[in-house]
Amino acid sequence: MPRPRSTVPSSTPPVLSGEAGTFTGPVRLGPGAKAALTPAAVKVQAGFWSTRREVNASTSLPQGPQLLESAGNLHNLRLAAGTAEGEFRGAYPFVDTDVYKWLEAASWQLAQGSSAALEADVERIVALVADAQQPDGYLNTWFQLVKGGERYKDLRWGHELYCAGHLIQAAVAHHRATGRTQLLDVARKFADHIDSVFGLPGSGKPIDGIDGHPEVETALVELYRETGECRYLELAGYFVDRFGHGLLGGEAYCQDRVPVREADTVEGHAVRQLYLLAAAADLAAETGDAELRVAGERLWRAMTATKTHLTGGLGAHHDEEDFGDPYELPNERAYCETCAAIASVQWSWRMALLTGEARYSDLIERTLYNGFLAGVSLDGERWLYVNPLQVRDGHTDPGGDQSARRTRWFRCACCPPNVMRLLASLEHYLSSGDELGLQIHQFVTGRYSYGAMSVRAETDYPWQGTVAFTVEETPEQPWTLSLRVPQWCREFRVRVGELSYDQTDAPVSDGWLRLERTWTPGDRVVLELALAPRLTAADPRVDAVRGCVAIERGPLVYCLEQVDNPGGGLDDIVLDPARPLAVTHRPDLLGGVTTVVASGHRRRIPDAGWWPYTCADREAPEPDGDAVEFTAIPYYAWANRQDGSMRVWLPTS
Ligand code: FUB
Ligand code: ZN
Repeated sequence: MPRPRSTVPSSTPPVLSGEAGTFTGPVRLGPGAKAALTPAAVKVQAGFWSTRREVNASTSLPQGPQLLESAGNLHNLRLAAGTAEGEFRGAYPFVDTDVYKWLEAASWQLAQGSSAALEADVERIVALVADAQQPDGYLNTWFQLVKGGERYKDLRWGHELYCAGHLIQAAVAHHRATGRTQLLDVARKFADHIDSVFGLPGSGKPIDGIDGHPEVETALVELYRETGECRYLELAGYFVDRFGHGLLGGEAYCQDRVPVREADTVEGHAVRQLYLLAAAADLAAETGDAELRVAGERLWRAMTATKTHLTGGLGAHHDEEDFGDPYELPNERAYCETCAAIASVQWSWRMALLTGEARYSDLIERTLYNGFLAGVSLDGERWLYVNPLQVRDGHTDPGGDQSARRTRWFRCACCPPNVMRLLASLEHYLSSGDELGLQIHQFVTGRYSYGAMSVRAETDYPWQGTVAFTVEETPEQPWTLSLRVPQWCREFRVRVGELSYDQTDAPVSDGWLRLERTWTPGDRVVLELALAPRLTAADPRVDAVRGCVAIERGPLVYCLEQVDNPGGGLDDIVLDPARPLAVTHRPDLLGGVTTVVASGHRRRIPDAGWWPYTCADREAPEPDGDAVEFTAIPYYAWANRQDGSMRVWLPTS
């Protein structure tokens, strides 16, 4: 019988009550945490992410309550509270989480400035949640209403602890943002109930079990951080270490085939795996558990090396929403659930804090600008659940949750409120600090601050590669301003006062450009990242894209969309990699994007035969078709105009 090997801190951090707005991000390390970095405060003030966050705040978030009302989620809470009559609505046992994720997102938004209407919606829905809770702390409308109050009999599919996890995260956000405790009290009562039920054999707790969908684990760590109650951290450690011991039938699907500490690759349902690993990183940070940290590092490397799409998307299989085999990275059948991209950002950020390594923020950048952002339309009203890298000519879309066309809401609506909570809390994932100084993980226009250090940045990134920093506040003693040099960047220049470096002589180690100085307010640092468009090839084992290249520029992955390339389909295009790529900024297009124009031809298509195969050694190659220029747009902006084909990977012959 494995025992939790985490050493839980004996001292408790202070309970923060009424400290609204002092720390308003999803990960607040405990006072004894053994992490390399601590999240810094960032205020995004203009530019690319400011626009996307403004759409989230002004359109997506305010529409949430009405959508949750129409879909029945709020009705279910009223039913559970006994204040309404009717039937349970919704197809899944986890529909409550749509409400919780929206509450979390709205809370992070409230932390950035009050909106009376949003605040009223939040408090109204918090009250609905509180009313639906049972006297002993249990809360799950599906089991209360559909399953006649049965509990914890179907841990594999029931999602009871998964729902609890999202409730806890919402409660922590609500408390951090508003200082109010109503939702936190609900969450604590539920967590205390769970703690009274689940534990190792011999612990006196009735059930030795785990939830088929991890989520409660990372939430419990955050509840510990928020309340100082060590039992929640212990419970999280117990849950994480009980995966891989057959309690769920031993299947890879729900990470029960092998314990986290022994696993050598990510497997099974992508979102489940990633939430579990986020919790493992949280535990390693709070307890100093080296084995969990090493496992996280090993698994992250295996994932990025063999199971990650160019967009940062994760999950190759529609079947079981599964990671798939190493190098099994299809295009039109790529699953790449939006939630998996979000979970990846959450895990990578925890690994970045734990280790201090820049590589994790490289993946965060790739994911944010591509696989994540494609999940929401430019107007903030329509969503993609799956994020394929190709839609074929003539694709007949079946609609539904896994459509390649944007949808207003889903039967399984996990992704939209998940996007809302990441956008609303995005500032939390951009910068960190330590005893040496301030680290800039992502480039935005705004203010980064940690302790007595603060710098202002101005940039038109990702369209331009220049980021200008001005020191605004500084202690008298020297400190280090660390700038992440993105993994995609081959050439850069940095000017610090009179000094100038480039990629050949700049003080870069492990992806960090480290500038140690005695700084003075007004000091300037100008980083210029070369943004020439580039063609990217894949490892030959990714046979779905063998013989293809993709266009990238800076952190952006590009795609061809039918609407920009009339005169034929996209299935027969051939790109000539020897021809130059031309860049044009188009303020009129898709909210303002930089396009890349590439050259090639459309393959001459043979007359339709009865059989689409020929003898490879006899057939003379078809002569080239007419030369054509192809216009590529950033992948995140696809599917915002008329329906049609799309592709990221482009054949070169
Ligand atoms: O099971 C809850 C959520 O629904 C998962 O995270 C998503 O992958 C979707 O299956
Ligand atoms: Zn989802």
